[in-house]
Amino acid sequence: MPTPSMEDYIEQIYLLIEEKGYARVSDIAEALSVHPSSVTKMVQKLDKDEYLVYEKYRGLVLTAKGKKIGKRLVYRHELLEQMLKIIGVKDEHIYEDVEGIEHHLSWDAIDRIGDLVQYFEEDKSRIEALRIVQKNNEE
Ligand SMILES: [Mn+2]
Repeated sequence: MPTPSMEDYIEQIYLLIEEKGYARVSDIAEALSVHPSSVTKMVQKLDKDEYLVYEKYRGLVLTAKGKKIGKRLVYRHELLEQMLKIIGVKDEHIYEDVEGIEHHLSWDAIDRIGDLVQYFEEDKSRIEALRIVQKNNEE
C-alpha cells in the first residue's frame, strides 16, 4: 500500500499525464509545492515499488499498477470534493479539506460516500431539503 505522500505523487502524476500527456519532475514539484530533488527521490521510490518507470532522459511512465491506483486516487479526490459541495462546504475550503481527509478514509468509507453523493444527485430536492435544515441551524 502506498503511503499518503506516495498517494499524493501518484495522484498528481496521473492528473498531469491525463492533462498534458506527460509528467515532468518540474511540473510535479510545482503542483505539489515541493523541491524538485524531493520529487526525484520519490519518483525513484515509486519506480522501485513498480508504480512507474523512470528513465532519466525519456521521462516517466505509469505502470498498469500505477495507472490503476492513480485513477482511483483521482476518483476519490473528486468524489470527496463533490460530497463537501453537496453538504454545503464553502468553495474556498473544499480543496484543502479534501487534501486533509483523502488519505485517512477506508475504501469502504469512500464507497459509502459514493452512495451518499448518488442519493443527493438522483433527486436534487434532497439537496434543497438539506439547505433548509442548514438555513434553520444558522438562525
Ligand atoms: Mn488530492
